[in-house]
Amino acid sequence: MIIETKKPLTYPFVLTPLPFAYDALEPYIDAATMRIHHDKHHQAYITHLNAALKGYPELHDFSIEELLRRSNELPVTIRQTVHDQGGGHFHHQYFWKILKPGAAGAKPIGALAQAIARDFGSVDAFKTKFVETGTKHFASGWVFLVVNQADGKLEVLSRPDHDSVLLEKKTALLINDLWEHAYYLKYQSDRADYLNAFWNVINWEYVNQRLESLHTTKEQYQLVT
Ligand code: MN3
Repeated sequence: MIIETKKPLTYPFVLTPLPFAYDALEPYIDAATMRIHHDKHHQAYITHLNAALKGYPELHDFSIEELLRRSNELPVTIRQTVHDQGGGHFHHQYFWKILKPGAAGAKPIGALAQAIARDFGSVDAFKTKFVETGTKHFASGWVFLVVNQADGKLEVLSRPDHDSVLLEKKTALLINDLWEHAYYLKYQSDRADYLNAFWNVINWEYVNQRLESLHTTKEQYQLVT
């Protein structure tokens, strides 16, 4: 339950298995997409990240979050690679955890539901904002529901490529992948359809636990374990 107290994972980073079958999110996210996305794309980010870090043993005790937070301090020869490949690993590792089979019809719960009502007016208004933001985002990137660490307010935003919100003093709660590899096999150019289907595969218990943990600890807790 208190994920933050676990020893952070460090180099060499490894791909953890999906917590469900490749076809478990059908028909909303198809099995072929899940298999390629997890086994090929996510693995490639990890492989390239490890290759970049291999010659820098002084960085081998850093978690992926620490590496991204300190990216401007890293050797210039690997700085961009760690930002790109490390960001890819960081986001995908979290993305798999917020997905859940059999979640069609599920809604935000607990403190998360209250915060959504407070900051967006309603769940439907939040969903509209999330889908609009993701649909309008140009090219690759991620769409986020974040909590601002300063005031606890929720916000929807998007960022390009694998840029994280770590350096913005924001904590990601719900994220969705806007890269074409996340949806093109099934949805082709209909990114909005993909984003709307996403509501059927969300582990709201996990997302709410993140927010409640943040409120409880008052810490800038780690997104990835
Ligand atoms: Mn992806």
